Amino acid sequence: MMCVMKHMKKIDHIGIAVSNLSAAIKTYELLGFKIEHREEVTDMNVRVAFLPIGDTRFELLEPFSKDSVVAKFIEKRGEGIHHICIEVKDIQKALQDLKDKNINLVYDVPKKGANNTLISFIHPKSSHGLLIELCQKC
Ligand code: CMX
Repeated sequence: MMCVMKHMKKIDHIGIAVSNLSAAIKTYELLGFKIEHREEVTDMNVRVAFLPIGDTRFELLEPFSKDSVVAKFIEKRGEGIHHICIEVKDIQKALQDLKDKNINLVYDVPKKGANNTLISFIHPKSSHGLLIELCQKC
């Protein structure tokens, strides 16, 4: 993984699937978190809220369509950790390095993500059950 590691900057956020964003926000505020930013990511059929913690964040994700992969995830596994997102310097190069290693990507071409980012994912079957998101700040 030497080439791919070269592109990695830090853990940008940990994604947590929730069935009701407002209820989840209330819970996390009780725990002491503050909401930094809320957004609807139409490409992914989710509403999200970011809660900073040190240099990283939790991302609460609520599906707003039954077709959303997050809705499917909650139906199958219940609420909880959905993915971990790693910020990379250059997502095109990172994806190319992964493809060269025959790693199964969800999107070969990055999509628009929350917070003005370009994103793609390593399929959990290629990473021992963990859905890894890669993001590049635009
Ligand atoms: N973490 C770990 N495993 C997961 C998973 C997740 N988040 N989501 C699905 N899986 C598992 C499934 O349970 C299934 O396991 P089994 O075969 O053991 O039952 C396996 O992955 C394969 O599932 P699949 O039928 O190929 O695909 P799914 O329809 O379940 O979708 C995936 C899986 C990764 C392709 C889909 O979740 C996806 O496209 N993810 C990328 C987009 C995304 O997650 N968007 C939401 C976040 C957006 C944001 O952060 O803004």
